[in-house]
Amino acid sequence: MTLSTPQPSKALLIIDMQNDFCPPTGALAVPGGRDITPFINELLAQDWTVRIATRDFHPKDHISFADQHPGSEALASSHTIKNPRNPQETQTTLLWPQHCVQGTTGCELIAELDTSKIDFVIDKGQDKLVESYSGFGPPFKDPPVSKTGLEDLLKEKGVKEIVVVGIAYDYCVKCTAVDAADAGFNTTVIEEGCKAVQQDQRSLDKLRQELQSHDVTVIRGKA
Ligand code: VGL
Ligand code: ZN
Repeated sequence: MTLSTPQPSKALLIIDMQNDFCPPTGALAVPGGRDITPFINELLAQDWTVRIATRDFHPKDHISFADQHPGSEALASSHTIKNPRNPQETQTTLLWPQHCVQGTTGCELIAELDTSKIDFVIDKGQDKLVESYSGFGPPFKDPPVSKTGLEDLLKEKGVKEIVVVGIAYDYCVKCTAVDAADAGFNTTVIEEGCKAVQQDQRSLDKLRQELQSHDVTVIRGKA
């Protein structure tokens, strides 16, 4: 009998590296979004138990699109979204221009990303009535609303540690990392592999603090 050395059960989670979040043509382009791809491809080449990418994957009439709310302006207006099964539970979020609509080029992972190394793609934001920044699913807890299957997948693979990179650092990366830590995974965000919508120092400092207060480790480059 050969005894195998236990492998570190680590997952790489790559958030929303999609055309619509990248210049020059993205509908909701995060400045510099494409530039983090070489770093992410280097991470992909390392040893992981599982490498997972997420995609924002909206229907054309998604509730987060400003054009669904007459009189509202993208990036300037917030909207209160109700838990479809419990109107008491609400969530206030920003409205966006149409982005990552299912079946469009904007929704596809960018061509520079080494998708040959990605084991699973998890889609989120399909429910037209619910906003979901987190790769784990919508924030509603009472009762919980359709999860994406990410948590089950990680548990099935025996994952204990998660490294999160991608865009947008201050939206989907943040929410996914916080949910990962809350679900009990040892979670790290690598900033060199992230781009935020708000890139000023103050916003980034606040973001780091928020992540750290949720037990997410934030590092600048590869450990
Ligand atoms: C995202 C805004 C709207 C993200 C998704 O991937 O961070 N941001 N939808
Ligand atoms: Zn979205």
